Amino acid sequence: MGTHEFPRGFTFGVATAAYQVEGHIENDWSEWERQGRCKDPSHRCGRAVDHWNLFDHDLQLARDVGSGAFRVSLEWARIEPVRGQVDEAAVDQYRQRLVRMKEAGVRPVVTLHHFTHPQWFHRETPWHEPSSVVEFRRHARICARILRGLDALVITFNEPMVLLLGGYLQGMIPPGLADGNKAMLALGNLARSHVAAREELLRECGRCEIGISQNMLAFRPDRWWHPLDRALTRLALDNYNHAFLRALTDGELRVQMPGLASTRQRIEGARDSMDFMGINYYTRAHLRFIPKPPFLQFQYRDLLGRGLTDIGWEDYPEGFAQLVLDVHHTYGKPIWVTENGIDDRQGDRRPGFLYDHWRHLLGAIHQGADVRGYLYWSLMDNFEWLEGWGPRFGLYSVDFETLERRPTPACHYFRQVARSGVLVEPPSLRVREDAGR
Ligand code: IFM
Repeated sequence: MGTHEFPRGFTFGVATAAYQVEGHIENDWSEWERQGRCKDPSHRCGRAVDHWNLFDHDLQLARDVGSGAFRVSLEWARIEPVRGQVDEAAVDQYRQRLVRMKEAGVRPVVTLHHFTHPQWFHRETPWHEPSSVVEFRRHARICARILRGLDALVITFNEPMVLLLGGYLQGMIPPGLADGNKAMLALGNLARSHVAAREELLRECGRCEIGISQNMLAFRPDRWWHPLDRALTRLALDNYNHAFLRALTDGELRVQMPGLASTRQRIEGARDSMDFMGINYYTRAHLRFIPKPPFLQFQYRDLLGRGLTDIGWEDYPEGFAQLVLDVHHTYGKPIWVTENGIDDRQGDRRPGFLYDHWRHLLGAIHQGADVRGYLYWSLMDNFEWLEGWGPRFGLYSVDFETLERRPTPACHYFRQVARSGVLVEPPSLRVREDAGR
């Protein structure tokens, strides 16, 4: 393998999530929007980018950029809108789509839970109650039926720590709680639900590989010399990046966030319950101790002068390699990058972003990390949760009025690298370098 070559069999692909693209979904988030509880109360996802009706077209777009894998999610609220009543037509639709994906030579990467819930869930069986595990097991059983024989890469949970922080500690997303005790109960039940889902999937699916997608941040003390900033950085690394992965590896959930939430719980059956580690990497956070609650200030900074991305995040590809190597050394498991991407509203920074991140990923691979694939977030622009319709992460830009998908300059570059498996510089980077001379 040359220094610019990805390993043989390495898969490039793209990622999406149901609520952000499909449209026409009634779930806890749509209810939250109607209640005006979003950061901007005018935000509505509505028809999203109508992927539900444009699936085949979007699959073709994924193929056009050389994708060998396509990450989608199965919307629980579509499958089980009323507790205990399965919408068989929706199940059938999902099954047919994934079969077509597989027949087109694109490996399905399927998330069972990507932030959203049916509307009954938080009212009747919230995550901090043990009954949530029973409910999620039933959801997983239905998903396993959809996935039978497809050799899918299955992600039980997307970014459990984001769900926990936003939904159980900051109250910013459904269920809107800020309660450390409930948060820790919920986190334990998320881990148990992963185990339950794994059992259902293994029983029903035949071949499939099972893991989670963990949002991982590079962290840095805002004042490198300050002992409390440094202590916060260590805590963040351990709790945010590792606690959940560790629970599914050694069977014990250990969280220690002084003043916020702490727990130590055995998770029956969780030891070695992931076939791969899914990493979602976007940026670096600078942490500073402040002498009043919540005692932590979290900031993005443009330390290296590259310019923040349009959503305001630091562009920090160096952290990508560090995290991948950290996961490799800590767990020794195969790794999939299940998300990485940039909000680039002009579309001109994305090729350079890809080049920089791929270069660092290759560096980690050459140092021994067993990385099997890279999925770009996202195939096309979509509904970005609290930020609504502003951000544009798509390889294809979408006209939100007409729903037309148009290739951004990164499409051509993505296809070139995905098809050849060889990392070359994008033309825009050469321009960037010339301008710097
Ligand atoms: O859009 C989200 C996605 O749903 C989860 N990971 C981060 C993305 C960008 O914010």
